[in-house]
Amino acid sequence: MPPKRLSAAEYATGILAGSRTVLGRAITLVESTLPADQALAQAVLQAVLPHTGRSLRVGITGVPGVGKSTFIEALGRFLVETKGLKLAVLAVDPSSQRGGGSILGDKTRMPWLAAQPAAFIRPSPAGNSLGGVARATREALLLCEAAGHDVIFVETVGVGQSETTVHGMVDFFLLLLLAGAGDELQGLKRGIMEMADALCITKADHGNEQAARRARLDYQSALHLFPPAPSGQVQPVLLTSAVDGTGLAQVWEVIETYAAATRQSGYFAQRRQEQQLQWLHQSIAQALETRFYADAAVRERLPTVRAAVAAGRLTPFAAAGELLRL
Ligand SMILES: Nc1nc2c(ncn2[C@@H]2O[C@H](COP(=O)(O)OP(=O)(O)OP(=O)(O)O)[C@@H](O)[C@H]2O)c(=O)[nH]1
Ligand SMILES: [Mg+2]
Repeated sequence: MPPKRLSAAEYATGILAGSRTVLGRAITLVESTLPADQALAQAVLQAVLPHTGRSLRVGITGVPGVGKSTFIEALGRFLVETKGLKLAVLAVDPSSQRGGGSILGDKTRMPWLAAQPAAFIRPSPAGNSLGGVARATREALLLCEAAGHDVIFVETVGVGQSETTVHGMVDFFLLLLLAGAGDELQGLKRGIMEMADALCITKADHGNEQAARRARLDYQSALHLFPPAPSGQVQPVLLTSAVDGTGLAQVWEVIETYAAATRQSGYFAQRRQEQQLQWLHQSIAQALETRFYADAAVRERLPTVRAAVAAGRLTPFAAAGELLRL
């Protein structure tokens, strides 16, 4: 029998009391595309809103297999064990059409955290649009904050657009890199390096240490060619091994120093404010698009207009104008 449907107030109370079950169910609610669920989800978010915003939001990106999950497991363990922090791990992977099985996948990559009451792990919502996945993750992040998590990690694969999306929802954005993986810059778009608040050469272990140090110098000089970061902070290049724990304390120190400095300068609050406004405009654009395509007149006329555009009888601009006037 499915669990009883909760009211918005019951969800909010459960989340604020730190119930993992209610938090998990609330995230399922924000991931749902059913209109009734969405209305309830918005009511829940509104109710917990005063209790959000207090965590440190950290994005972790890097090419597939670079070691993001293992890194989060190791850094997360350090934070739980030595700092006594409560953390949540979310993911943005728009390519994933994975169902419930993925929960197991992500949790087996973070076995220690998965067994901790102080850590909450949630895999990427499945979805075919990055916009939809991003919305669900942003809302899940707020729910996790309301549930009292001090640090939220958001893992995303560094290929395509998802890293820009995650950059738009975090306070600190960390790019993981490998040493000696052929091309020094690993085909990374310059934009990702510019967006990063720190770079981290990982897997600096098992004989790979020297290559890692060399890569660090290369990335340091590459960064010198870029304009200064808008945060006004230098972008450090760090070395870590998630396997033997090297460098994890330094990574955390860099993140904390960054947070303190940008809180002081006002950049921290400014970045969050800009993210909120960006989110507002994305929400408007998404809602308009949904309404546009749901419109009966548009649906009726669209196939004809598409055919005319495809055949070159009508310009896309004129066609869009015609449909919008409907
Ligand atoms: N030697 C060594 N191996 C590592 C380290 N970190 C991760 N690995 C290994 O690298 C492989 C990939 O690690 P993951 O953490 O799954 O990488 P990921 O970036 O999360 O991968 P995706 O989520 O698939 O993009 C695994 O076999 C890990 O055991 C490290 O610091 N040192
Ligand atoms: Mg991973």
